[in-house]
Amino acid sequence: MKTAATSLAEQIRHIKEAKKFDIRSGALPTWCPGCGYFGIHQGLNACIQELGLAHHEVVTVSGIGCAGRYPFFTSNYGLHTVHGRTLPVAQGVKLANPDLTVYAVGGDGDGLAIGGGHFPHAARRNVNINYLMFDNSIYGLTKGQPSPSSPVGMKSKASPFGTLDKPLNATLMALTYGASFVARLFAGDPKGITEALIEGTQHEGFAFFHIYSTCLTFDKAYKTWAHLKQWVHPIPEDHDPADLRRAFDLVLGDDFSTGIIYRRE
Ligand SMILES: Cc1ncc(C[n+]2csc(CCOP(=O)(O)OP(=O)(O)O)c2C)c(N)n1
Ligand code: SF4
Ligand SMILES: [Mg+2]
Repeated sequence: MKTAATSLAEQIRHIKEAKKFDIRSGALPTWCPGCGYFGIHQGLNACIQELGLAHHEVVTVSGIGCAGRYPFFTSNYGLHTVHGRTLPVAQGVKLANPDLTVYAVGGDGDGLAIGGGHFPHAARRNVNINYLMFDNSIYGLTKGQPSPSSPVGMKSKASPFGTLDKPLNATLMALTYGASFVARLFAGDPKGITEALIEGTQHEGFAFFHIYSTCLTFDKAYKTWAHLKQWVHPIPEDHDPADLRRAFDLVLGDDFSTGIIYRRE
């Protein structure tokens, strides 16, 4: 039978063991209270704990933006690079040391506007990295300009009469570019994020995670928490992620279904 002292020692060992895989750093995130990015941080942290990845085995690479702040809030290795250059740097890290688990992290502006040219090539090269696009359909860090995924008619200080351009659909783009793993997720569902990240991290190839989020400070009307909670729903249970045509049909017919959309070995 265990003595009280032994069980206390065991408890301490368990706490230390759990901390070993907890990537949250001591730095309090500078995101606004209520920002969707907290849910993504929680989801990725739980994935790393579940997979038992130690800090020195994980690298987060970001560009610039509120999403780009992410590596500051983790205690694994991290690179905060240049706006739009998340993917080339992340691929370089993986090629330099294939033993590392690499998470490229960036916003919709970072990945669809200034860095949009890198997305197709990272997908078709199928380098074994994970790319998390935090899509709040706005430039959060620079105070609320429209982004390439903003809905038509979005009014902001930079678009007082409403935007005219049709939004880009990052999930559809990833499928078109030949990504071998594509998931669409919701920042308000950290558990769903963790589950998909576990699958995607273990996937041998380029894994894309399109994560719908919200900028509650600069978007009071378009993709708010209330809207997203109403719109997102799980993909149908009979969806077969191995079937690319069905993946296209799903994404073309339904903008807000979440889950693993496509996977090819
Ligand atoms: C080369 C360059 N151009 C423009 C900027 C200004 N800038 C900083 S963040 C940003 C957009 C951020 O939007 P997004 O990538 O969607 O990230 P979010 O802040 O919404 O998380 C822009 C235009 C910059 N830092 N560097
Ligand atoms: S400005 Fe928007 S995206 Fe940036 S931290 Fe605040 S709520 Fe989040
Ligand atoms: Mg954004």
